Amino acid sequence: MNPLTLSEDRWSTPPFELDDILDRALAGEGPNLRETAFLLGLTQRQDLDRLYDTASKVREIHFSNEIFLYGFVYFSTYCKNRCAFCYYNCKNSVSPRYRKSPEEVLAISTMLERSGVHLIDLTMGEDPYYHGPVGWQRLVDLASKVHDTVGLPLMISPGVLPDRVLFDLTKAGVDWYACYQETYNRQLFRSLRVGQDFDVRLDQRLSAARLGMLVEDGMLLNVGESIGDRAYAIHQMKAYNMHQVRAMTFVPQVGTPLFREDRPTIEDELKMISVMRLVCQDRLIPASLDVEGTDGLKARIAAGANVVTSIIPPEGGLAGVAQHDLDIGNGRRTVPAVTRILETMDMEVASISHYKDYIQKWREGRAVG
Ligand code: SAM
Ligand code: MD0
Ligand code: SF4
Repeated sequence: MNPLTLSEDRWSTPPFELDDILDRALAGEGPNLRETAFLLGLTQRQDLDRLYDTASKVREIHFSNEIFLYGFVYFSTYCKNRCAFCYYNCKNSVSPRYRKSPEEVLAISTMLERSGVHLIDLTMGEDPYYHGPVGWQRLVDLASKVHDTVGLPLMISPGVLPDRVLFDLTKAGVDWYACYQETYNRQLFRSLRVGQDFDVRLDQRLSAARLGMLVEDGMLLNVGESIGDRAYAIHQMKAYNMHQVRAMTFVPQVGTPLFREDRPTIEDELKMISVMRLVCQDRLIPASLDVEGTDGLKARIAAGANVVTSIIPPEGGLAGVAQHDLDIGNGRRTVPAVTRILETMDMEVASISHYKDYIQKWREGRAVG
């Protein structure tokens, strides 16, 4: 139960000292739950700049100026679910559906490897072709082929699976399991992930971690959550020891129940990135190109992110999730385009071996240095 759902005056009472909270974070002691909510509620430009600056310094302590790049392969946009926020929910008749063949997935993954990404993220809707008694083996075979062909760490984002399939995926060489809770407010979860079970989704990540996989969790922003919900989610992700934590601003999708015309502010996402950095200091935090494309990259890195996700080759015929075509066809979601932007910020693309060392140490439970 989130203590911050109590009436706000029971937890939001000052004094909160911004300087003190930021100094402690720099010394390695992250903000507690109430301080986290306080930080997420900041609005003054100078306070926000100090927050982002501190988050960047914390990132530097743990990762120097190195950034990791993830290639994104959304290989099937078919899905049997009806998430209210998602363009690819099964009720949406306007979203483009495709399923790439294993050969196409291999060709795209190889292309991404040659372009210099550190990881391949194989993502799909809960496509019945892969989800089900016959489908599981197809999924494991696909992951296995990519693992055998591409010499990079592999992430899978397939939705909810039986534990034995997770086990088989681990054996096939998959390093990461990504599955986003979206919110730790159970009531809100029900309205977003319609017909899905909160605990089953949560348990999947924990099972994956028990099997030795690295795990990613994520929050959706501006879908009706409170600041208290956001703060609680960050502390849940820390308590569950997630290796990678993200927040993505909801992008309203045509043909879905949550479609609306207004465009939300991105500042909330930047604040989330910074505060996640102060709470989960040595974890990976994405700057996704899937919300604002490359235009939004600098701000997310400046807020403390250290992974660029959703790198998509223009020639693969692939879609994004939140932005299905933004910056794909024009080649801006690529390693050269992203590298150019990072260099203007004095950030560097890490070497592949450094990324591999990093996750290897993590898997062995050793401190990263
Ligand atoms: N089908 C799998 C699943 O749902 O776990 C894998 C797809 S996963 C990459 C889709 C994620 O993208 C969601 O968990 C959500 O966090 C994010 N997402 C989906 N639609 C979005 C939207 N309209 N705006 C922002 N993020 C969105
Ligand atoms: C991204 N579009 O990184 C991808 C996706 C799934 N693991 C990741 C949400 O933004
Ligand atoms: Fe399907 Fe994933 Fe979209 Fe939900 S978020 S509708 S499970 S693709």
